[in-house]
Amino acid sequence: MPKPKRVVRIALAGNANVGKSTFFNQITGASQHVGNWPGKTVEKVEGFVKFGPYEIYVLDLPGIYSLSAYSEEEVVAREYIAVEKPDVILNIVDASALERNLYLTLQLLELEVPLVVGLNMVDVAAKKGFRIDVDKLSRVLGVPVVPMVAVSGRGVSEVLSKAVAVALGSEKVKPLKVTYGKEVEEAVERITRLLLAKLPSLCKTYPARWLAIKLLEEDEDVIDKVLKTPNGSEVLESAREIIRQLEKVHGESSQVVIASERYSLIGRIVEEVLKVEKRSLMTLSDRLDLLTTHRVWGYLILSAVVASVFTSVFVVGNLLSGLIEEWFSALITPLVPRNIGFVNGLVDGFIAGLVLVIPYVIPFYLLLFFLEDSGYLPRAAFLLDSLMHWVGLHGKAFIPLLLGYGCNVPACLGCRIMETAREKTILGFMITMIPCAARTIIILSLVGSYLGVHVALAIYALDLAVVFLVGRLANMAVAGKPIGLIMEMPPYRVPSLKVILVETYVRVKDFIFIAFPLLILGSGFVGALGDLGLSEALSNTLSPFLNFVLGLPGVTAIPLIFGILRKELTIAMLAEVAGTMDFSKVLTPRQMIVFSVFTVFYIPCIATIAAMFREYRLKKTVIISLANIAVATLVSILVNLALMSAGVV
Ligand SMILES: Nc1nc2c(ncn2[C@@H]2O[C@H](COP(=O)(O)OP(=O)(O)OP(=O)(O)O)[C@@H](O)[C@H]2O)c(=O)[nH]1
Ligand SMILES: [Mg+2]
Repeated sequence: MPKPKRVVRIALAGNANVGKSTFFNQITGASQHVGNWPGKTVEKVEGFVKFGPYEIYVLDLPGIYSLSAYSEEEVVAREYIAVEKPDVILNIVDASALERNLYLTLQLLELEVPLVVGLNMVDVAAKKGFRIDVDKLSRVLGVPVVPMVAVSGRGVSEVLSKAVAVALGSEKVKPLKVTYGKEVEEAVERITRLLLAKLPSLCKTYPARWLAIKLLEEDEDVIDKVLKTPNGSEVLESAREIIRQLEKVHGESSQVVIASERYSLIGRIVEEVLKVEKRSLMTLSDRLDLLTTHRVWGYLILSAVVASVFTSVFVVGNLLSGLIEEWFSALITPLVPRNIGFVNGLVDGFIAGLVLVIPYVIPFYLLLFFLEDSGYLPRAAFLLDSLMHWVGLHGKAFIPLLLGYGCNVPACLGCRIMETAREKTILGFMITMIPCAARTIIILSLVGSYLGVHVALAIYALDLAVVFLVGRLANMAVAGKPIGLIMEMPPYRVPSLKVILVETYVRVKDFIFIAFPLLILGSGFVGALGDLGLSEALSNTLSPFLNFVLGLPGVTAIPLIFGILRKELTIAMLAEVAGTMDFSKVLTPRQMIVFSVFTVFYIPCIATIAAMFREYRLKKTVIISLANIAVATLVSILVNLALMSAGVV
């Protein structure tokens, strides 16, 4: 007797922003990026879960709207599905946008793969007054349909057990055969026969009928595959003749004929299974949408949102920071010997991490992920569309840019949502100059604390102006033309506390395990340099540049060097080399401003450079980093001169 199968491979397929990653995280315990805007998952990611006696490998795929060759993701997804043949495809469908989502479902059915539909967001659908007859939908499609709410976990394990049952063949399915009108069917059948007779090898990988439909749709990727197979050009020739005849009868291109027949089938299915109870009452989401995309109110709200995020991070950060410092220094300072620079450095690094970093980082991430999960970001992108066009980008580029305020690393990786390499490059220049959470700490705890939050906000404004100027220059320098695009606008949702906490936790964990040890060791190292009498020599080497060009004292040399590793190190090292957390003893107000401005721009940290290298390869990474250094120097000189002439000491 054969051993029962224990390993099941499930691939998640669905439109963008329907909750695939939320489902993936729910079952695997992973922390894939989740948020309310389309296009977050850019690469397939595998996870593992033990489910009863089964070992399940789940694959989270980027969102796709069809299985055509229109976008890279769609080709990648269908190749994976057709060639790798996972045991079952779990099609995650947004119940509140059934019609649009079923377009992909029909195409998955055409690909003749084992299919289960996870009907997600039934909570949202219910709020909209949608009543979906799940059993009927399941009967019509001929595959299991299981309702669920991925964020809360409702129905998630039922979906999983159905998927396992279909994968193992213990649940019999009779998938709907998508049939077209008479003429199209005739054409499909003729091409199918041709393919089976002439290209049997290709028909082993892909279903012949699917290939025939794709040929009718003049899918470039499939045409390519056919041409690469022996006898291919002959088959293509005959298929073209069949298409010509079909187009003559319909008076439209065969692509249009097929798409409209699919839509009319979907229309009939939706009519049968969906009843709308409350009709067209304006929901809160609709009202918020109107308000936040309004020509006047929209911009006022956007400014208010941005200003209040930074102000509240500052206020909360300052408060926490003060409290921690008071308690902690009092507690720990008497316990350590102060005469050894190394030990002193370690302790100071630890205190600096606690006092300067954590209080600002946590509130900032909480707010950022609240905004991200609510669905506000695509509205902001919409408002800023024309501004983004000024730098040759589409409005949605604003989202990675904004995420850059959290951390440049995911922002750089998020550049992949852009359609062309040109847009990615322009965005790369801009993102690396956005002050991330670490640089925010420097601005807030230095300029914000000593000179007032208005000066800190002015630095942000200056930064944004420079970022757009650099983008404009990059737009002129990088060859190619800007392209237009329409972005889907997801509805507002009440953000999930769990999602926000998990996303924040992931980033803070990263900080605690990577930055914090570095901070302590780095600070110890600087202390040891002092013990050995070396710190002066190091400062002296860089002093001329810092003194004469930027007007900064030599003590800033070591912090700036450490800042290349992690930006948080800059401020902690400043405290260490200065031997005090009272920065007003070592820097004048003008120097505080210039130092902050320089740190914001001067070079991306190691982690960002690595992320850029992944996305842009060596040449562009070097160019972007050099641009950062040049911009930092230039802007700092100008700021220094301007402040001097204004009489700021
Ligand atoms: N109300 C509600 N929200 C949900 C549900 N499932 C997911 N969400 C939210 O929907 C948004 C999108 O979820 P994701 O898991 O990021 O979607 P995705 O399909 O992976 O999106 P992409 O990777 O961009 O294609 C997030 O804000 C989730 O919190 C649900 O069942 N109900
Ligand atoms: Mg995702």
